[in-house]
Amino acid sequence: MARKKIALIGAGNIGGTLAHLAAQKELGDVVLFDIAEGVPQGKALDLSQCGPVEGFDAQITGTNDYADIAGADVIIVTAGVPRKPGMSRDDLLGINLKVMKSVGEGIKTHAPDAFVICITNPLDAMVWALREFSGLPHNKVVGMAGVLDSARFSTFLAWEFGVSVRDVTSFVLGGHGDTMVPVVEYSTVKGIPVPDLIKMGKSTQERIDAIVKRTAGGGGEVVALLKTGSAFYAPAASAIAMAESYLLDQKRVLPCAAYLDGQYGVDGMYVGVPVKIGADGVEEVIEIALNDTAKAGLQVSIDAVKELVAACKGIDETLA
Ligand code: PYR
Repeated sequence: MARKKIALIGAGNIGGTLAHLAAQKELGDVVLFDIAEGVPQGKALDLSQCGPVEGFDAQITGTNDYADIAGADVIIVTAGVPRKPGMSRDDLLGINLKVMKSVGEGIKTHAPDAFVICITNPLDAMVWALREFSGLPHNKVVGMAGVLDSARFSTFLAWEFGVSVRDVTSFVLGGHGDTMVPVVEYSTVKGIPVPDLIKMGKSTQERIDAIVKRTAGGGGEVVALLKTGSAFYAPAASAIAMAESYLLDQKRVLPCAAYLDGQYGVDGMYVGVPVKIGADGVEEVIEIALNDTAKAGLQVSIDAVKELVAACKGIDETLA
């Protein structure tokens, strides 16, 4: 059986980390695309030379030609500009929308059967625009954010309770922005909900509220520390988990920016919700019952995404 093919659009920090993780896990051969001449080729050569040390046979090639993504099973899109300290993800909308247009057209022409994972910010609007520009089915285009935001939430909860991250499950819904909704009621340590752990005296409401706030600002915290760009290790690991679930038909339930067609009261937009990812792409959007606070938070987040989508339509008339 031939190896799977994974195309990575964008050879920056996330793209390079994605290539390394995909090769280490032997998910398939990797094509690293970027418009900057030499960068994807240089990173591909460097990464290929990890193979003998780390023991992987995956072929990694760099290219500036969209034709080389032909036949890709999975495409992960990181192309575009990351934010700098003081910027919000939304400040990137105009510039990254243009990038999504050329990426979407490249995918439409060369790899229309791929499962596409978008990471470019502002995520919920960019994944929507990428789907529009590529014309792929909605279940084959998804945004990476909830896995990352939940990973941040789980990390902080594990630190708070002094337990292994493996025993923490957490959920973050909504858009990948300041309005995201970490859902405390669905977050557990080995099945024990966080509100019960508070009652057991393991933490306090104030400390959990602070963790919720830190999670929502989790990307900005890294940007402020790095000063030159945004997070890349955890975003790449999160997208690889999604790609793996598709390629291996794992049917994992993961929070992702998925196209909603009436679910959660949303029509025609991408918002972060729990979905099942398997060989058919996004196989199911899972609607969970939310309390009034989470519902109100999610509505604020949905309204914020709606504004970004409207802004995209205002910039590019082919989207209107
Ligand atoms: C984040 O670190 O949250 C990004 O969106 C890359």
